[in-house]
Amino acid sequence: SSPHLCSYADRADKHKNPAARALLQLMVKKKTNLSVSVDVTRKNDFLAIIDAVGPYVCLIKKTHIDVLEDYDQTVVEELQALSKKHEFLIFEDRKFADIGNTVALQYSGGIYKIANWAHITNAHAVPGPSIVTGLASVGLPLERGLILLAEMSSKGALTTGTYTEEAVRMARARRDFVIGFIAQHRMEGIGARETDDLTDEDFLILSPGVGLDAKGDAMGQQYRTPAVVVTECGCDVIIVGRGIFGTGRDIDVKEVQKQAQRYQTAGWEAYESRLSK
Ligand code: S5P
Repeated sequence: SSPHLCSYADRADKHKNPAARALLQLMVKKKTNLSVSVDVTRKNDFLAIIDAVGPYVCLIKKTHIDVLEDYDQTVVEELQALSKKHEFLIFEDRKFADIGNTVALQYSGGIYKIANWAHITNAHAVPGPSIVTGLASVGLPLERGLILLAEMSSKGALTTGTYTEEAVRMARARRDFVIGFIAQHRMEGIGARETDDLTDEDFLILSPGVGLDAKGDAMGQQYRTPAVVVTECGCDVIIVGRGIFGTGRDIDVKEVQKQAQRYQTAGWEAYESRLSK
């Protein structure tokens, strides 16, 4: 049966990629399928939010480390310390989109050295399979996992139809490294050919565009509730940004914590009702 009808615990036992397995294990241990997207520009806010939401999340997603205006090496050290303290994995939402050789350099080197500290990162399928080859050459030896963007949440996104199918095929060809998708639905069987071996295929679906209050923003973002995302559409991890840290410039840490707890509960209830369906 489709992996989303199995428990996260069973899937953790079977998954072959170490990052996917660790993520699923944390989800079970902490009873959370919440990933908070920490899209703020100041280092202090960034770390304060992560410390506040840490107990409620399985994964901290950073939108492009390059949005931090006061980035320095200590950011990564502090992030790693928080990841140990609260037990969450780190997902750098880098959205790589170049040829294999270039992304391998971007992933391993530069100022950020993403592969050194991000358990999971992501890439667009646009360049074709070579982007996966390039990233795998760096990430596999470090036991990292890659997420491909198969569907986007923004209005008018071009990630539909055959594009989505090809993205899934690229993942299927590298199941040792590609652990799942940024998507709005499950991807089982999409683009499958008769000769494909689909046994034990278990792609994690990480879904952004999640909100309990807002329906969208002024720049084309579209929100769905955890019940729609997890129970109806079978996605595994909800990614929430502004629903948790708000839209103002000043961060209210108590409120952030309260919202994280609220989304954790909503996401976990949606998962439990999916299993009991
Ligand atoms: O299709 C997508 C893919 C991503 S990774 N739609 C998205 O919104 N995202 C990211 O999820 C986006 O870059 C942002 O970091 C987060 C959603 O933030 P929110 O504030 O709208 O919840």
